[in-house]
This record gives sequence, C-alpha cells and structure tokens, in this order.
Amino acid sequence: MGLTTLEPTATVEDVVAVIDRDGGVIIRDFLDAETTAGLEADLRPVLDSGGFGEEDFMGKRTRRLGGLFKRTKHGAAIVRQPLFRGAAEHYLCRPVTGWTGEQRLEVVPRIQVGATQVIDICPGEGAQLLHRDDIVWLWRHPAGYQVPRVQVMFAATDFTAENGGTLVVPGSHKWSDERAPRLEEAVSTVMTAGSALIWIGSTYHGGGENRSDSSRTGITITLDLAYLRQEENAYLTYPPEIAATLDPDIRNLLGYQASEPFLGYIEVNGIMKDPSALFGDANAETMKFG
Ligand SMILES: O=C(O)CCC(=O)C(=O)O
Ligand SMILES: [Fe+2]
Repeated sequence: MGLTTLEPTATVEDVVAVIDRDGGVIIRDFLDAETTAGLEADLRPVLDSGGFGEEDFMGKRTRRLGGLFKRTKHGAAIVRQPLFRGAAEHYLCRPVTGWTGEQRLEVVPRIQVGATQVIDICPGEGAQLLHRDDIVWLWRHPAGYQVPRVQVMFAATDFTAENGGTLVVPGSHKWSDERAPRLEEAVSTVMTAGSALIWIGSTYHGGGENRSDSSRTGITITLDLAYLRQEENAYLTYPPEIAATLDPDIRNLLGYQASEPFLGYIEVNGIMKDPSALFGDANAETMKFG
C-alpha cells in the first residue's frame, strides 16, 4: 500500500489524521504551476553548476543546496503553504505549563525553520539508508507529547518509484528506538511536480534509488520547535545584512525572533529585546515571563 494522496482542498484536520495514522501524506498540487516553474528556473542553473556529495548518506550522485531563501524568492511559498503550516502548528504549538511564583505560566512553543535543502538525485544514485530526521537532536521514541519536527519535500520534478521518489515507512513514526527499518517496508513517494510530501521527524524515510535517466529534484524544509538548535546554521547562512532583505515573516522563521520565554534575545540599551529590534522594529517585544 502506497502513501495517501490528498487534494489541495483538504483541511488541516484531514492532513493531520493521515499523518497520525501513517507518519506522512502527499498533497497534490501543493503549489501552483507558476511558483513551481519559478523555483525550477531559479534553482536549476545553480544545481547544474554544483558538484556531488562526498559520502554515501548525502549521496555521491546527489547534488544538494542549502540557504533556500537567499537563492529564490519562491521558497517563501513553501513555508507559507497553509496545509504545511497548519500541520506544523498542530504538532509543534502544544502548550507547555510552568510556574513563576504561584502564577501558572502557559507557553505555546513557536516554530522555526530548521533546515532547507534542494536535493537533486541523479541517475545511478542508490537508495539512502532509512533514517529519522529527528535524530539530529538524538530524540527518543515513542516521542509522546512533543513532536519536534514537521517536514515537507516539495516535488520540483515528478517523483516516481524509478527516479528516487522519497522512500517512507508507513506507521514507523510510532516505533520504539529498538526497531530497525528495513528497505522492504518502505514505499516510494509518487507525486507530480508541484505536489509535496509532509511527514514528521520520527517517520523513517530516505532518498530512493534513481534507476531512470533524469534527475529527481526535491526541496525540503523543516519546521521545528523554536527552542531547539537549528540543523542548518541560519545566523551564518543569513547574517543580519542578508536577513534584512528577506520578508519579516521569513526572517522570524529563520530565528530572528525569540522563543518565549527569553530564548534568543538581544540586549538593546540594557533591555532584553526580541531580535526583530535588529531590523528597526520599534515595537520589538521586550522579553518577559508570560
Ligand atoms: O531526498 C530525499 O528524498 C530524502 C533525503 C533525506 O531524507 C535526507 O537527506 O535526510
Ligand atoms: Fe531525511
């Protein structure tokens, strides 16, 4: 049985119901044709001028790019897509409580972009070892209340079983850390260009073998808990002078926004401020409890 494909008219509840069951879901026509063409036009020349990976996990017949938001303005459409954002908010923004004195504190975690990658699997590449992406934080399973990552793989070209469509092990998000994934348990993500796979950090997956004669190009973005370290170092990838050129919602997602309470502040005139103060935001929040 393959993965479930939902239409773009599906609701966030529909998306979450399938992810709860299978660990991942395909959304047909996730972005419109114009944006898909814009991504392809911006990224293809950069991919074509780049080299292959140096080791097996990243793939010696695979080309990768990071820093998506400085390479194409169309990258923003992927993180703004309502079904992806809605699913991310569902899993990540679960209230956490604590005390300040006898006052009950409730904080809803914020989300941030943890990594962006364009992944171009070329003919002759073998299957990547199946893995969980929340291994970056050495996350333990079953994960319980807090899911740390909701991820998308946008299809810039068609994804097929022959060209390396992402391998996913349905139901594996519920497995304990004792169980190893086997290749025979994985199904290929089959989707047309413009569609996308959404999955969570605990679902076993990996790039597929490319037995075709053309490359398979995917764009992956992770939305993660804002209080975890980012996988792609956003402050070095988008230093303040580059971040200043991005739309405020994108730079906030890249970490130029604090995670309440206090995490990631900057000091301005002795006051602990949200880092949006860096970009001349006169209303930048003063960090406080609650
Ligand atoms: O390219 C793909 O389909 C998946 C790649 C992947 O999972 C990874 O590199 O972590
Ligand atoms: Fe992965």
